[in-house]
Amino acid sequence: MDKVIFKIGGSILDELPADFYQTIVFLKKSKQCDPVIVHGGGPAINKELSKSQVKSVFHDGLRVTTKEVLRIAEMVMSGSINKEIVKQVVQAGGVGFGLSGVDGSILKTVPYDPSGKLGFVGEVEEVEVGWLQLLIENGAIPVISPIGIGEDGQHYNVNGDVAAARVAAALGGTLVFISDIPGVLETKDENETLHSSLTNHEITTMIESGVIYGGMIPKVKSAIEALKAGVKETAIINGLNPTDITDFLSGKEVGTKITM
Ligand code: X2W
Repeated sequence: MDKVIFKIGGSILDELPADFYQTIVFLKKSKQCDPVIVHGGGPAINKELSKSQVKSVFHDGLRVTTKEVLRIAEMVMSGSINKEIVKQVVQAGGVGFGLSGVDGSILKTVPYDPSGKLGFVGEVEEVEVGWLQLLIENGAIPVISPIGIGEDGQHYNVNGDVAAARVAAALGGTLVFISDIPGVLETKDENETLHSSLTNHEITTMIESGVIYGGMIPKVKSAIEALKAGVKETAIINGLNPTDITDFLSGKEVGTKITM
């Protein structure tokens, strides 16, 4: 069965309705696909860092991760957020199996920046798909927190989009970025139209001309990165309207499909 990797960013987590999780569980139970969830947690990490008065800075979209930042990022993502998503999956009637990339060394990771400037930011070198397949075959929906592990046991903070792309590429699945808007929209003569599919080249032009702007830029860039990382198909879909997910998977024109 097709595997569909749903990336849920930290900024949308609190907004997702119960319907979203019911849809994911329905897809699994009706054997339409095997869903896998990979989540982030940027805003919740920020909140916890400021509570603990730990400063953190970003470098090219990656959080410079000291030992203390790593401790808090892991606590927030592999603890609170991961278990909250598992709870939602269970409440929707499914088997949510929460784990981080550390467990079973699922995300085999090396330092992203060997010079050490980014601290414990990790680059995923290999995804141990065997454990994920075992969970999937046994009826579970894996819920993965993006903390990876090195050969020496050191933990690393991995960007959520990157972790999702690596997992999707390794499982040979479709990667769906869950958004709070219907996809990539363009306003022309005061009418908003949805782009049902876009190529890498079209996206570059649309960023340059300002059609794609603000918060959509990191989403489309992550989609392109995912394709470069070997994901066959990627899309941006509205998680606030979960029928968009089922419609998309049945081939209807919803969301924005992004191809090379
Ligand atoms: C991210 C991990 C969380 C993340 C961070 O520390 O914020 C790095 O930047 P979203 O919500 O998906 O953005 N890690 C290395 O990616 O969360």
